[in-house]
Amino acid sequence: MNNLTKLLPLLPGAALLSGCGNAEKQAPRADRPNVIYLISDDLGIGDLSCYGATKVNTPNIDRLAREGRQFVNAYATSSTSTPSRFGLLTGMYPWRQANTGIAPGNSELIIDPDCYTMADLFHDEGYATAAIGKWHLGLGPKGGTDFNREIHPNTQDIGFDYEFIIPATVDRVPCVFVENGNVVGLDPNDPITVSYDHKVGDWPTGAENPELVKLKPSQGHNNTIINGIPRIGWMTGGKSALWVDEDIADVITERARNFITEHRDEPFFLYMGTQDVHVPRIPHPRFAGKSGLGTRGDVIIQLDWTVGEIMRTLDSLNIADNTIFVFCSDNGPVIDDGYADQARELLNGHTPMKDYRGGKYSAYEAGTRIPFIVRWPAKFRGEEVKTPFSMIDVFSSLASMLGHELPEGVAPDSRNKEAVLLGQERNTTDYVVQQNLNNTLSIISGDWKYIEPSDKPSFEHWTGMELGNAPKDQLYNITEDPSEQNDVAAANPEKVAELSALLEKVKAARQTR
Ligand code: NG6
Ligand code: CA
Repeated sequence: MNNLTKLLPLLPGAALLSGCGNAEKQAPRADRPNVIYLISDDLGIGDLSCYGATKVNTPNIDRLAREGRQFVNAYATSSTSTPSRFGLLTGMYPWRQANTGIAPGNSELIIDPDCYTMADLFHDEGYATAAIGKWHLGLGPKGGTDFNREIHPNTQDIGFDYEFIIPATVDRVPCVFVENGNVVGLDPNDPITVSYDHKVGDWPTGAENPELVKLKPSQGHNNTIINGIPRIGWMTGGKSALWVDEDIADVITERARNFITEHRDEPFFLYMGTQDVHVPRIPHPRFAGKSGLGTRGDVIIQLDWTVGEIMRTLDSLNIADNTIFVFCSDNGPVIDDGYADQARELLNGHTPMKDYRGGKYSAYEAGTRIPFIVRWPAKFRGEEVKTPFSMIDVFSSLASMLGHELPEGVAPDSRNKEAVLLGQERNTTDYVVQQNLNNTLSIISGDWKYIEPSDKPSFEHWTGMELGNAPKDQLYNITEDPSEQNDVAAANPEKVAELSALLEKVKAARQTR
């Protein structure tokens, strides 16, 4: 932890240069399980047949769940992508650092290169490390990314040996892959220009040429049209580097399989982010129309295929047994997320949120409750895990599994829950903290969930979601009332006082682990 950081109080939203410390390098050690952390995008706990979905079939993820620990009370740290992933990789609550909200496609790298990340941990333990697929944590220096030269800092500056990434999300420009700091397939004579505040170049936009789009926006998403899809942000140039949306799942799955195959004889850590099932939902033709639920269902099937390909790769190399395979989502599900893809009309009774209230963006349960599966055949058999678990605790739990003691300041909010994650014994989780779109925090402890008062706007016009912001305390008994229908704050002042005090303690702490 740098000195300046030490002097600053850790307040929610406080602008810190870096809140997570650095650590001495450790000599590589042999004989370690491989770790694959596969994080899908906007997938709901109700989107998988192993979690009870009946309208969509996900046989590969179901197999992973059958063979692994299937968590039924797991939470992402945040209800949107950037902060959720920031929390996972740094072990620090994202609301402790400014600039961790949903990142534009030309954002600087929002993880300070001095910060000791989960990738650094594996790197220092002698693992080959890679980040493949959706990134959404920015790239390059303050002031934004120049896509026409080797971009630094990139993920290789925070512990990944290899990167092949979608810089932000698939609905944001630039629509190109970046491999080890360089845009893949870029013609230097056709440089890329990107802007998030004004039109650049003369490529058509959704606003000016709506007749040119193959997928209409329902909200926003009306800037530069790439492959017939209007995006967020404007770009021009880099024509030879543009991805083909239908092929993204194939491309990143192939890269992941290659990485695994190349490193079959040494321990590896693969952080893989799928673009599925985020908007725009564009299935490959072999999945299009296969779910009967429209493209949102089709990309769930595509995602299941991806997971199956990774599992088959491990099987064929005979390394599945000693590979920890984590599968999860970054935040809760959303049905209409800004494109008129008929997701709602074609639901056909499918319930991405199950019975939970809210969804992506929300402080209510469906905002952060996620599917979460951990398989490690060499160590444990399949079982359902009811103990609550937060993704923020993955970092310290895996460090503990490696016998790696984290120095003070590193992963400051990630607590060692190895016993819950990897099933050596049952223990209980004392509390879990989550954040909604505008940093309203909630805390779950035992049967109870407390949502702090918030005067923040609801943004319902573009999220289409209840964010859970209310000017007064909210309290729910999520064991008796998992759908959060009855706010029982008024009847339980002592519980409210207890949980709000606990939340304030977490907020004020420099380190909670
Ligand atoms: C919102 C976008 C939404 C999605 C989200 C980020 C609009 C109307 N909505 O601003 O489509 O991109 O940002 O999603 O533009 S996340 O899963 O990456 O956090
Ligand atoms: Ca997401």
